Amino acid sequence: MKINKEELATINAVSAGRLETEFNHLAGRLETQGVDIKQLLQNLTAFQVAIPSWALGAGGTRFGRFSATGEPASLEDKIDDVGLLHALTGNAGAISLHIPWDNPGDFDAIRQRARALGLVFDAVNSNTFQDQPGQAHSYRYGSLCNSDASVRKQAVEHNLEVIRIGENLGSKSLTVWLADGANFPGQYNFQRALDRTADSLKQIYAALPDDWKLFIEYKPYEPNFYSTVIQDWGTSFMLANMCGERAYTLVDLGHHLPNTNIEQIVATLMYRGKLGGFHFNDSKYGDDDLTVGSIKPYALFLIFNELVYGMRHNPENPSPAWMIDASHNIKDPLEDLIQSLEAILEAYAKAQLIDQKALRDAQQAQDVVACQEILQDAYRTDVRPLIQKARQMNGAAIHPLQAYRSLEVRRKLTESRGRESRATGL
Ligand code: LRH
Ligand code: MN
Repeated sequence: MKINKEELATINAVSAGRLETEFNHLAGRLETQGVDIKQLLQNLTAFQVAIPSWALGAGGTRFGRFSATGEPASLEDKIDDVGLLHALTGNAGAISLHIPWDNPGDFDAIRQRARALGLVFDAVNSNTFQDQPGQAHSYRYGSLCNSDASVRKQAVEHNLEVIRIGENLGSKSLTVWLADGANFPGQYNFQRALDRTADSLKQIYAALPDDWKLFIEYKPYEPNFYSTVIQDWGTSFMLANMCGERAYTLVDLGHHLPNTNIEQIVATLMYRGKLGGFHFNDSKYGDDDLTVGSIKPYALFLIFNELVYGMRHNPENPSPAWMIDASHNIKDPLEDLIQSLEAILEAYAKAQLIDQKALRDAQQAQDVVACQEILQDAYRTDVRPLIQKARQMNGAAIHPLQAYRSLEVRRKLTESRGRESRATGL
């Protein structure tokens, strides 16, 4: 299913007038405060978030899974669904594949299909947290950290295979997330597990093409519930430094213990030029993989405040990879992703309204109240007319969710794919 520009123009025409009024009013006010509206809109139109190929169908938990009808059962269908998201939002111009869940058969056809929809391939993800049919060695007791050298060798070779697949698609980065860990004290020796993991990661890093990056994703627990080898940002940061200058830390927002100050982690990683990218989602308790900005929108705003500061003050830190990593247990996957994209663009827009000079002066003056007022003035600004204008400029929908529903996308996908079609992934 494709969404054509004429359909979108017809839908946008309904709200274009109101947008013009609201946008001019807001832009006028912000320009009096010294905000460069042209630059801000440029940043919003250029902001591209990679959509996870494993989150285009319904997710589930061990307690069950409630299918979405018309799910994309093939990589081709998944690319088409990301194409739909990009046509509706203008900010979903990339897809992040997970191997082997999304092993491309015909590379040329897959590349062509993505290019025709204006999509590129962002980071490819390896998977040494599940045993594949016919696999020689099990990852039950870990992969890159496993005490059995033949298991580590198998896991390193899988990552090299994923790099080769990514190269064929034009991807420029590999994300390694390891479930490796222990469920019980004494099950392994922390230092030896870490040392084996470091050695394995160095082998993978050594095989990276010269223009590629390695993203090391950390997580405190699940599926192991006593220890995870790469449990926190510090461990990932240490391993990235042990690998080399093109190895970075990847921050998945759901991979933190409750009340962790994630914005400070982001600032610390950018301070050392080691922030590689993000897996955006939201959570109340654990790795809940909920809609971005649905639980802690202010925390997301504070993270983007550090990102905006870092993008201006840490030239040694490459532009981070923006990716979503969510799981849709009850929502329509595409509606959920549209909401997540909206929350990300909103946090980014609000963070760009922060008067950084005034904030710096207030911090220097230790005027704590003024510091909070400057942040919250930006946060309390309704930036939706800016995001809608950016989408209109991108030729996308002013109101993507309404457009998705009025175009009856899910009904049409279900008609063409059938109620029972099911996506691979989580
Ligand atoms: C682990 C994780 C990782 C992916 C997986 C699908 O929790 O966040 O990024 O490999 O989800
Ligand atoms: Mn993740």
